[in-house]
Amino acid sequence: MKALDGIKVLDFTHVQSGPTCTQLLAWFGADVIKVERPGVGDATRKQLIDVPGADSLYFTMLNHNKRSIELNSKNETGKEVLTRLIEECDVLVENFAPGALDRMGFSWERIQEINPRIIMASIKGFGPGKYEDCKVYENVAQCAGGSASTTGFLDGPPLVTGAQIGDSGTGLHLCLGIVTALFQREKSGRGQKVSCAMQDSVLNLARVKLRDQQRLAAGPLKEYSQFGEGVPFGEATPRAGNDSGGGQPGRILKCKGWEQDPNAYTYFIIQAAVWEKVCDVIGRPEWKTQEGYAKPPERLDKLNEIFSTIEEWTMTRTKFEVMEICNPHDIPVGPILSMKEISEDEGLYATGTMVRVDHPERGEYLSVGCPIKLSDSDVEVTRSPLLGEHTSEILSDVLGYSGDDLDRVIGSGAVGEIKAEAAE
Ligand code: CAO
Repeated sequence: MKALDGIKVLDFTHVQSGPTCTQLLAWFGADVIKVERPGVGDATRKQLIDVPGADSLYFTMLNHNKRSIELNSKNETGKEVLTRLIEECDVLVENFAPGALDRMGFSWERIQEINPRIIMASIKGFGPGKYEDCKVYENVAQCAGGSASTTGFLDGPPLVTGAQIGDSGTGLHLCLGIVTALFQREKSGRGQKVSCAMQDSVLNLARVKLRDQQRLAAGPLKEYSQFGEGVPFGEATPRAGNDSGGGQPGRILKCKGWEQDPNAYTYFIIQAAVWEKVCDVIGRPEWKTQEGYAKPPERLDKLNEIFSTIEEWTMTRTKFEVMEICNPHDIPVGPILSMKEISEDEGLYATGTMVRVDHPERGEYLSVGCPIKLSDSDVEVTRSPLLGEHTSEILSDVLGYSGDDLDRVIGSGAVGEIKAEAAE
């Protein structure tokens, strides 16, 4: 048995934020029915194509374990089928542009009328207010949520981060809202609306930077490198380069081979508790007792010198050797792993965090599996559906259409062309 066995999800999502959420629900055992525009589907199917004629990795890596039905929700028969789906499903998830669902004739009020037990979950770029009508993509959310202004180096422009905190981050938030609402429904018997704004989700993940914004009122942020360098603070939380966010000085340092390998670096934290061990490992035992070095506050104006000295040592070791040497001493370090190294790490496949998936159009590809492990609800990652692959079975098995009625729906053009069963 899987945690969400028996839960049916009407997946009206596209691109990345919504599909991240519904993919998690599918991995936890829900029957996720992805509704896609006939002949077109989720736009990501055809974005960043690497294998001509096959669904893109963008699509396949975000839509595992789902079923796909083609449905034109603006056609009258299509609206009828959508209404039947709303009746049958426990959860509806959507991330259309603001107002799109209302324009289709499916406002939250109408959806509740159709099925008062349904949980309707929506992602928009912004919450209610002056930007509520905006269409929003990943990097816009990273900028509006305070992440970009606090990422990068002090003397450079704001930076967006490679982790998709706006899209996938919001999908994760929404998923939590949905399972919480399902839990409440157990007691109340009622559905509810779950909303997540991408700006809010990014801000939630950038919480420590709002902490620092308020700390500025009490004086300079002493753990930031710029404090030791004598650079004055302005009115807003500054960009902190690779400083660690938790108050213990940390930097990214070069390791052996950095001249050829752009990822031959390690993260290195000089945590106060292990300072003496750091001094021994890098061959500067005198710093353990030397005035100006022995106590954490004394070191703050010498971080550039200290980290340069540590780097002279890390440059004589590979990033993995640095880890092997420092770990037994509890010195917090971490190799900068490339995506190539991660994709070749068999340990990650053993835990299911990385998976190899077969696909009828593109053959085997790699993906990230479910990062959340439940001891009593196993995840088996199965491939993403082809466009409309399950239209026929959803119409008959889930919605109960048969005979002339089924022919009427198919003949109306609302559900696209019925596909033969896809070859596995
Ligand atoms: N049948 C008929 N019409 C359909 C349909 C279906 N099955 N599925 C979608 N459509 C229609 C919508 O109703 C909409 O029509 P209207 O414009 O007439 O209302 C139209 O397709 C386009 O939908 P959209 O505006 O959501 O799509 P877009 O490509 O123009 O915008 C995006 C994309 C992501 C910017 C926008 O959906 C958005 O802001 N979403 C919320 C924020 C979000 O999730 N952003 C993350 C994006 S990346 O993960």
